[in-house]
Amino acid sequence: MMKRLMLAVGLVLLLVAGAASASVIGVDLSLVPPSDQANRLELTLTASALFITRHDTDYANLAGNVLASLSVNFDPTPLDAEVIGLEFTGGGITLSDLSFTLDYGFLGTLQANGTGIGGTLDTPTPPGVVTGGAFAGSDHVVILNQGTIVSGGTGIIGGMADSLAVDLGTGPIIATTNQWGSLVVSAPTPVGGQAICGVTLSMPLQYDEEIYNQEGVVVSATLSGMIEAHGQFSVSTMPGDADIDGDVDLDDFVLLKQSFGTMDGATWQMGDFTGEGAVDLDDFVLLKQNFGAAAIPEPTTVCLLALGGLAALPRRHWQLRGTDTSGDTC
Ligand SMILES: [Ca+2]
Ligand SMILES: [Ca+2]
Repeated sequence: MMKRLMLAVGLVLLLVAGAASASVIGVDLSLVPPSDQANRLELTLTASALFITRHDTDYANLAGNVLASLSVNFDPTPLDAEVIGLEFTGGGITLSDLSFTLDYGFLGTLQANGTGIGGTLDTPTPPGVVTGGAFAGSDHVVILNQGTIVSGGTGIIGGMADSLAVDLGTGPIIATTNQWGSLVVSAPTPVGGQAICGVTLSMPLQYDEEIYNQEGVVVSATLSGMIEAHGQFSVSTMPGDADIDGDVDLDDFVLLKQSFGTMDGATWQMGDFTGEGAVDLDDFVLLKQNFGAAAIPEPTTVCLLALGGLAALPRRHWQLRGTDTSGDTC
């Protein structure tokens, strides 16, 4: 019963993974210190009151982190990791305080201060495609949903603007861009049973919307800049770890079993741990040697015994079993 359950779970995981062999790996990317090139947003506030339009520009430094899920194609020979999908899953970014002063001459001034502004990143329709290290910025958004913009000032204009406030919590600014972003992944560095890859994310931002329109006062904001963040991820290079999650267990065996007998074009995620493009007994022996190399749930002990039995089978016989996905093996 338990073996059937484990097989069902393994097959479900396989279906969820789909035909693609990419592994999904979470990364935590830290924003680099602000400079003229990155993590400094230019914001311009434009306000029309009494049919007069004025604008002012200020700059906000960005800090914080970006959480992302990367879809990674891993190739062990030569050691290479290619990112083919990017999904922002959270993190928190903050903007330094902003101050705008719009001069309306004898009518007075409009003062607007932005404080506590922050938010996060999201991918509305994941995963965003990454090709050759480039991704469409329009697949992703930056949501500024914290903080307020409060207005006041002097003279008639200041009086009109006194009570104007924009709460980003209820009316968030959602910025995106039609430009391309880049996701540069450094060559993997082998460390023990892992390969470490550095990641540099660069994503341009753009925003141009009306944020207030009441009582004859119309305020719009434009925003532009570049988010840049660094981080790293690791992929397991332990032979047998087909799904690259750091252990060799039943899930990996199911992946190998599905592709067993493939003669060429096989990937690590299909069970080719020797790197020659085929999934055969040599790969199975590597998986068997490392089976249970990391913490595994208790029921897999049963499967380990079954694997031992399979290893003893003649190769031809096992190949036949390898094509049978409905069998009662692990
Ligand atoms: Ca694994
Ligand atoms: Ca192989």
